[in-house]
Amino acid sequence: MIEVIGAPFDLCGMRLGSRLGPAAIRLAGLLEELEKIDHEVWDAGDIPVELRPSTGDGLRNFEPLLQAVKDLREATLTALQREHLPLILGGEHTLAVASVSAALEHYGDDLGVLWIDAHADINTPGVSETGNIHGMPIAALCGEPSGIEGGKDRDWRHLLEALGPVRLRPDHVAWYGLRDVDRSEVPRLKGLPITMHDIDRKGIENTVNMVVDRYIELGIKHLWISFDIDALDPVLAPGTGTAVRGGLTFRESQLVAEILHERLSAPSCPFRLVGVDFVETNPIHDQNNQTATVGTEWIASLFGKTILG
Ligand SMILES: [Mn+2]
Repeated sequence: MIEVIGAPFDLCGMRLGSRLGPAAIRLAGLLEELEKIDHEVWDAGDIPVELRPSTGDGLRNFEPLLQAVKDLREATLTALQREHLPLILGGEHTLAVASVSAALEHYGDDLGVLWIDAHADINTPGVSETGNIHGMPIAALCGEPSGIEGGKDRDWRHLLEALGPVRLRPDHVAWYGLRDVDRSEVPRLKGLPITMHDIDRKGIENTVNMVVDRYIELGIKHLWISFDIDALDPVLAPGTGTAVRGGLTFRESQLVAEILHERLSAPSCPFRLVGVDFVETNPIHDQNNQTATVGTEWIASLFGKTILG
């Protein structure tokens, strides 16, 4: 059973608007698409979010974020306890700290994370150029120190506390589609970073296989896929907060999803998919809901849709 959970929170990114993402994705027909390929789907609705900005000397809009993180973490844990596969609709990528930390608590640290994104999202408050927490979720999940003193450090510690005791192992992260990485992030890419350059040189099939083979080598048992729509090229998916040109084309991204499905559903695959984030869809910057629609098609392929059925 796929359990859809909306998380319409957008106060810690570059631009407002991804709070409308869950509604746009539902209107694009995500649930119907998954049902068409014989999945049981249950819509758990949206978590309640407080969209009033907060002030203070700490991380920007930290109070409403912390509440949203606690609520989404709880909702994700509940879904996992029901043996459902949570599919989180964002909202901004910050919220992956909630969903992935719930999976870490439920399954332990043999969890792998596939971060499909133009950005590495492994900044810390001490080095972030923008101060936006949506560029820091992997650092938080790995339990990195803030690298700064004062109010921002206090808030960071509160965030890490809210994520529970199990940390993501840095070598268990694979990134796919990177093309806008801060210099300060590079030494922290301890897992497998696949950039657009790698994809251009080696191709989609080889690079996706590299990711899956690495998880097999590491002996992980569970996989979480965190899909930021900005991995796709902005020509195809303009409705997002931090668009970067040179992303995956429609056909490339479809092939990524199809190969992932093939590899993950093979009886010999030693790990299984346990949850998915689908984040950073921002209808305010979109045209005709095309970004949510193309994202929906991607998710459907990840869950087994093929051209010939
Ligand atoms: Mn991201």
